[in-house]
Amino acid sequence: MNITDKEKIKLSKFLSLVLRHSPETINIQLDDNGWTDVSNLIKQLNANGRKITQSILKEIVATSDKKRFAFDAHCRKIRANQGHSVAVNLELEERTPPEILYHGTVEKYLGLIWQKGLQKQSRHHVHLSSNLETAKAVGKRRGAPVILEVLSGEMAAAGMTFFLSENGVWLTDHVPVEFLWPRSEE
Ligand code: HQG
Repeated sequence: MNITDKEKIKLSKFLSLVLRHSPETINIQLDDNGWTDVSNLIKQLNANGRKITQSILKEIVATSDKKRFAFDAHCRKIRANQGHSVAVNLELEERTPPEILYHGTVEKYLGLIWQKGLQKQSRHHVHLSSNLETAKAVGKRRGAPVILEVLSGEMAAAGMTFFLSENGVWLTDHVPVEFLWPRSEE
């Protein structure tokens, strides 16, 4: 069975939905660490009108631009690498961040961000990136991107913890205002 790139993106978005936010949509369950059984997932996707085979699922996992999903060692289980709103423990390892990380957002949130710092909203963590391009792409999802610099080295020195997800996203609980700087236009 061949599918187009557009269909692949649609399926990938739907997978993000069920593996991060609402597994009940297709009547599957995630275990404590976010994993779900691959054959049952395929069965339930098809039962809910999403045509997918094991090889298409493998292709989506392998080609996801942000490596959003991971199989376990035997390819029997699958989970999202980050971005969950449901309670899962991804057993992330604490890591020392680089001196500076970036966050991409949009103008309309700045007022609140300068009051409260970066908050995790509905996700488990605030998402940060080590490169500007990624931060720009994240901001762009909502409009003209505005990039903020995060003094992650100083945050770590002050005792705040950081994690690095499987797919290279830096995660932390909260970025207080004093560690945030607007990035001047290049
Ligand atoms: C903003 C995508 C008001 C924050 C991306 C952002 C990323 C505040 C929005 C990943 C705020 C939350 C995460 C405050 C932060 N007041 N707004 N105090 N603090 N915000 O989607 O970082 O494609 O939960 O700036 O690539 O945009 O899903 O987080 O605009 O890696 O794999 O509140 O999602 O990855 O939005 O994106 P989100 P995000 P995937």
